Amino acid sequence: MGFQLKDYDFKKFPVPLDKYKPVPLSLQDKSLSAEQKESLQNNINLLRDAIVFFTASGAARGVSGHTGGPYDTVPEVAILLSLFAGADGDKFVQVLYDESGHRVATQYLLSVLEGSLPAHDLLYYRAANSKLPGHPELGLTAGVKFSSGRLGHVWPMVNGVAFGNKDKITLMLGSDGSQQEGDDAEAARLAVAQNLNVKLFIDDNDVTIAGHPSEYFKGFDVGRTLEGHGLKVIHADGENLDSLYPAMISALNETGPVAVIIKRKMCPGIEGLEGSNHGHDVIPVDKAIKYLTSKGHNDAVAVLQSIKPTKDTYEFIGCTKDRGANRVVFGEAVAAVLDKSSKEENAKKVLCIDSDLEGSTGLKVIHQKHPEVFVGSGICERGNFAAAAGFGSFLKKGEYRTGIFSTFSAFLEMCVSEITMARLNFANVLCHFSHSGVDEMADNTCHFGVNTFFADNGLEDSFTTRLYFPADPTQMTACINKVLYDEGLRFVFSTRSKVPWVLKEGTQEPFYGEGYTFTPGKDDIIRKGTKGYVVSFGDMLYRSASAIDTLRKQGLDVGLVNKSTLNIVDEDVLKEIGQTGFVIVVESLNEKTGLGSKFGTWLLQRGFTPKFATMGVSKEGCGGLFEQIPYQGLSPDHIAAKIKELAA
Ligand SMILES: Cc1ncc(C[n+]2csc(CCOP(=O)(O)OP(=O)(O)O)c2C)c(N)n1
Repeated sequence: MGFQLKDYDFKKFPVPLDKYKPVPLSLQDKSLSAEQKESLQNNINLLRDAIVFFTASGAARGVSGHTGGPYDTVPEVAILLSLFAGADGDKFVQVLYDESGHRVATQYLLSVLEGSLPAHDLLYYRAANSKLPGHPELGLTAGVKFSSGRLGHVWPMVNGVAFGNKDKITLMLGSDGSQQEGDDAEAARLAVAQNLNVKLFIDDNDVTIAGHPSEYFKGFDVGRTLEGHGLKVIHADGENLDSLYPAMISALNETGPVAVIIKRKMCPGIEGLEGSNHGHDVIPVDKAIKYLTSKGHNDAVAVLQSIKPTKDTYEFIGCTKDRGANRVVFGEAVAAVLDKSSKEENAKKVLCIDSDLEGSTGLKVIHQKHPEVFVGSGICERGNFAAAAGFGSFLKKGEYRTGIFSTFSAFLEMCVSEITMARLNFANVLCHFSHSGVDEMADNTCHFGVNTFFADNGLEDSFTTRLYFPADPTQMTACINKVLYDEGLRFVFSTRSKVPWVLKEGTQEPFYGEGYTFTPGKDDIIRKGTKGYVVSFGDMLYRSASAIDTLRKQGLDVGLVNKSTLNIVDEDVLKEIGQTGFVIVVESLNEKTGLGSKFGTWLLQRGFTPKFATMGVSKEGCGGLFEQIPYQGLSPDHIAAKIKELAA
């Protein structure tokens, strides 16, 4: 990894990255001279200031991001860069693999330092089409050397890198959050058994998204866990080079797997964030301004102040201007049902397990209002899902219990085998997978929740599995009221983005209004049409309604169906739409595995042969927020164009 800034312009990136000078170090340098220490510390301060500056541009632009993790790990990164630049540089696989993909700011900064990206590009961190998405994507961003973003997925691959580079040292940056994933335990066993030359540098800052591992996972200790697997473990104070440097050097001089457990507070030195789990996310602009001002980066402050968020100006019709957050409504709806029973009854009947995302998936409301059913757990989706399933299994006749489990839809892919075993054990689990589809997913492709149908992986005659994707908050509430105490696996989906309420045609009256009750398996005809139909659900319903209302005003009599139960055929509705001229399935799920991939078969099996098309997610993401949907060709204009094509 060479060092050369490309087109560096202080006016455009006013943290003086040109002052960065790697301090060449070798594996023989067992301690640092005063001069080396000072230069390293200057580099650390500089890179941390740069990270605060450009990650805060994400906050200013409204695209969010992560500051604390990349900021924290700068000291170990700076030391490793110095070793790459020194006499033993060729002894390393010169890639800083990072199992915590949200720390992508580090990788972008490295791309700049090696000259693959100009520094001022960093100010478009997480912006749409900037090729700087919320997690590193190999092949997308110049200089980025691996993909990461789902916790627990990198160490196993790093083991493979070590197998392929037996004569070198393979490195991985780790974290006390990622290390909670089961994959890391598997990787540890293999690394030890094969004496792989992998060195882990674990940022043990006792912070993840929802809180502090020392509080929600009493008994968990990253170092002792790794020791238990047989790794050599060395402890260091991350904010003291006299502790960190020798610890790293001695790990690197060992053969075989070694972990350095690096203790520090989250965001050391950042007022208002130090030690707090709020430091995990992007630094708020006001805090960044305070920080940068205190370091004398006044020009950087001015740049931050000039960045404004971009907004979606598209005018949708056929739906309300107001929007609601279905992912929060899920938790509110569950809490409202629990309100009707005593705490004792609730505790006997319901177990709700969080996976460090309660603030994002709506479980926080359940935590606050019904602590009697809530368990705050860590980043162990498979184990947490299976525990929720176990709670709802093995019941005596007449007994009822259900687990509630929740995480992002992307991580449904991780739980597929556990879902099968839950089904084979007749488990009752209500799963809420939020952040479905692609809308507002600046986290980009690794966080796309598009393989929803993987959950429907049982055989025809197996125990009940239902997939529900309500279109608006009223339907979400009605759905939960109906299915919370149902039997079987119930998967409920919501998006990161808020959704409006779809209206009855030509009125201001919500389609799902006062008194609406949800019927599992029933599709709703939202607009009756004679020419053909669009079948949609979730966040694509209002977009489809907007397209359809525009065309209906122009005289094209196209209808719209809300298929909120994804995996059950509503025979009556299928018959009605199957006899029209065309059917288009519009969804924000993977075109290859979504509803569209099944719906044509359902029609043909019943002898219906309308013209047929599907519109779904077909491309890796473009980053940014509202830009993702039109990028996939799923805006109302795209839908209208497809309808016209089939109606012609
Ligand atoms: C498999 C998976 N589950 C959940 C998440 C969501 N997530 C992203 S970061 C994070 C917490 C990570 O904590 P840590 O790795 O310690 O990072 P730090 O807070 O120190 O930045 C979670 C739960 C994810 N990216 N991948």
